[in-house]
Amino acid sequence: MGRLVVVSNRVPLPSERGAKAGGLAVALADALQPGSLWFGWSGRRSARGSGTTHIQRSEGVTYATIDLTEAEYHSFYVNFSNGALWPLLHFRLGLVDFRTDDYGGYRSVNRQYAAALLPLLRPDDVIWVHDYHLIPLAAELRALGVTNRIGFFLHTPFVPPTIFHALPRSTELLTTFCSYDVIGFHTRTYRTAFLDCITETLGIHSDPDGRFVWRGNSVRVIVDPIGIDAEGFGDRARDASRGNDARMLRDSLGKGGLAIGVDRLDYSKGLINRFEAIGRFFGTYPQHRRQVSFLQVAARSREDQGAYQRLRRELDRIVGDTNGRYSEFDWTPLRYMTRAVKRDTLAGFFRLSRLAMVTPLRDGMNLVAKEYVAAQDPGDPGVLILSRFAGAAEELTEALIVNPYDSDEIADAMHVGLSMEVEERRERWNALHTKVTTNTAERFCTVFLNHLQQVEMKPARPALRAIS
Ligand code: GDG
Repeated sequence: MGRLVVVSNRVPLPSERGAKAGGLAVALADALQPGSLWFGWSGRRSARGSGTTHIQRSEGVTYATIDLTEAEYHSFYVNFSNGALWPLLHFRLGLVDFRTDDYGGYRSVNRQYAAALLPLLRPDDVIWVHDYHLIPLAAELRALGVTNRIGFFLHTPFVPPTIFHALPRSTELLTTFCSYDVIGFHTRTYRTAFLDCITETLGIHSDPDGRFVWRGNSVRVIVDPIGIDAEGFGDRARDASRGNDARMLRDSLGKGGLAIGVDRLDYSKGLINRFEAIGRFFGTYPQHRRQVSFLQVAARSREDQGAYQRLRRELDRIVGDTNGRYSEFDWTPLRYMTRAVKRDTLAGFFRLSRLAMVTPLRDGMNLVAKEYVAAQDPGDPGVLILSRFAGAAEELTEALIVNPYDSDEIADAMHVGLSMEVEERRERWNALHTKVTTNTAERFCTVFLNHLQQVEMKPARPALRAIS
């Protein structure tokens, strides 16, 4: 295979790796062999914008980044990507805030990514583009004459046509998908929704393998669920559960048990409904008061957006309300922190927890569900409560599957999980563990790149558009 070129909105620069190892960096670790290139945004805003490409090398991997101007950051990243596409792809039409200028900014930044990447490319590079910020990138690269194999993986869900077309310019955006050679989704449901959009909008039918042809370009649409390094995470969890942070947490619980939730502070993660369910749980099942405390780690995210600021205020209110109602002077039902926690520490906390609550309203996959399973003690594993609307629910069927909108159902599942005998916990966990150790991050990369490698090289052709 030629050199791997990964393109993502934000490049996790080696110099910045600290408390929060991004899911993408962890998932791609095995695929990024020495010699690979990772290209994208530096995370910086500067007057220069994409004019200069910054190069760093670490462990044989080259990291090439560009800056965005303040105006590009707002139109491309804040407004269109996160203010329109993200809610759309999570079925939240009421939160979609579309402005034509922002869409123009989105298209323009994708054009600039393509122009900045072009001089770094070699003829046999295999290009793997990630996520909703960069849907039109292949179309822009093709317009510059790039004939390399180009794949795209969408980390979010995909929506049925009736929702997708609520987005102005949806047909234009949909056609830009058709410049890729391979498009990957986490689940069958998302692939079907995407192919339904293609059929309804463009009148094209795919074959049973998810292949279709658009204006001479053959596109293959695959299902490739992302995974984690489950063995590695299990080892971390075992070690960290003997460390200082885990000991302090255990001491603070006294004789009580722990239930945990770990999510970015995002409205897609179902935190409001979850906190309401926790209140319902302590109200309906008073026998669990003092016996269990719930810890929610919700690292702040996208703080410059109104929807996220409103969410945070609402969560502060519910936490106060729940704790005010059920706390006792030496017991707090709901512990809530909006700072990130170190990855090892989290792994140790997962292992201490008798219950994990992963209840997003919609989620492409949800890696926390897999990390929780990987972190458990095989002899005395905890119970996973999982939303039916997380991609992970299509795989992790032995979890307690709940409707994340139904606080009573979640409260009942908490009671069932905390009362479950060890034999049943082990039986469920064994099945789940087999899945997370089989469908790993390494397998995710191998499957995607094998599909991309099978694509025939296109004949070289001149640029359709001069580089601006
Ligand atoms: C997108 C899709 C899809 C969380 N808090 C802390 C922390 N984390 C880590 C978790 C996990 C990762 O961040 C979050 O991954 P998720 O998959 O749960 O969610 P998104 O960030 O929304 O990711 C999602 C994923 O892409 C991959 O395709 O599964 O559906 O939305 O690894 O453990 N890590 C640290 N401190 C924290 O406080 N260190």
